[in-house]
Amino acid sequence: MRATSVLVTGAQGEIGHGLLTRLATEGRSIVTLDIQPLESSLARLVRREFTGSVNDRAFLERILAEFEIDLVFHLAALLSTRAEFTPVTAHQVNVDGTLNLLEFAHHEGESHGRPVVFLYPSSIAVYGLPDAATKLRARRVREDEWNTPTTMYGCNKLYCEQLGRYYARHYKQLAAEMPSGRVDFRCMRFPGLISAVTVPSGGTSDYAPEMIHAAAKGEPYACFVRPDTRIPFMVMPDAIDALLQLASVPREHLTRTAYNLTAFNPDAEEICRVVTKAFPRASVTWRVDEKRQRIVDSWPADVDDSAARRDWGFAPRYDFARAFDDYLIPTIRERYR
Ligand code: AKB
Repeated sequence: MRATSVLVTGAQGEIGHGLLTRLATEGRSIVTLDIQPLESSLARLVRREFTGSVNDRAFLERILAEFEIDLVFHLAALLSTRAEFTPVTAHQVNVDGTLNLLEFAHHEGESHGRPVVFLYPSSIAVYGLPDAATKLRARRVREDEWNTPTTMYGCNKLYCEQLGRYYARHYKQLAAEMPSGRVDFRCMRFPGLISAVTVPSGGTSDYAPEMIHAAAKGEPYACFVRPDTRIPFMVMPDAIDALLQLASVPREHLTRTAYNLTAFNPDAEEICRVVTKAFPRASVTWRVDEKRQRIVDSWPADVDDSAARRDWGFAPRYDFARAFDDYLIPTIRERYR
């Protein structure tokens, strides 16, 4: 008999750290797949660790043979900045890899006869506002507005949202028997994520976590965006809560496959003010990278997350003040003591 487990891809990444800990706390049997080996603190939480690529179908077959998977958190991805330097590789990982995982989930659903719940983290990078004036006028962008991404990562995420909806509702629709419905695809568009435990790499929203971690270490930080740059953010505990909440809500409560999420949307100057107050030794300067600034300027200043709040009770615990006072500053201080 195959053991019933949760599959987490990209488990060694920023979201994976927090998610594995929470899943282990809930007593879930966890199988992971990452191109990097898990660090020991995570490896001891999982039933089995596979080190390899989401592009290796033979690898996925091995997991299928050994484990019965009924829930997938597909986190493996190249983020927006890194993807701009290697767009073809980003497409291979972000799109071909996701197609492999959706096929895997479909066949798994056929094999054990139950839908496989498939959680997919999308991003505010799916939005593409043409200029600062439009960004200001757009206010709280809804899911179906401005879906014109300007990055390879944003294009990948938007397409994979559609791919997931296809697998869930229209897969092989001309077949004799409609085999769709094996994959219960659920997706959320994360804002910039800030973790006290990990420092992200490869994101264009990373100026916020990078600034905080540098200040805590007493290192100077040259912020690559303007002080007036404003996008939505969320701290990692709320992101993990949202993933687990959306994974467990009854299917009939959901009116869409992709949901906006946000918690607070400070500009970079407001983040700097809180950081320098908390870490007086902090030294933040402004050295704008015009190309990365253009990416962030195409993302909304705020998003409308009322659908997530209505359909599945999304309610972030941390607003801007509490995120710093109760989570980021105490946890990061402890980390760098
Ligand atoms: C990135 O900056 O690429 C990500 C994102 C906003 O999805 N953190």
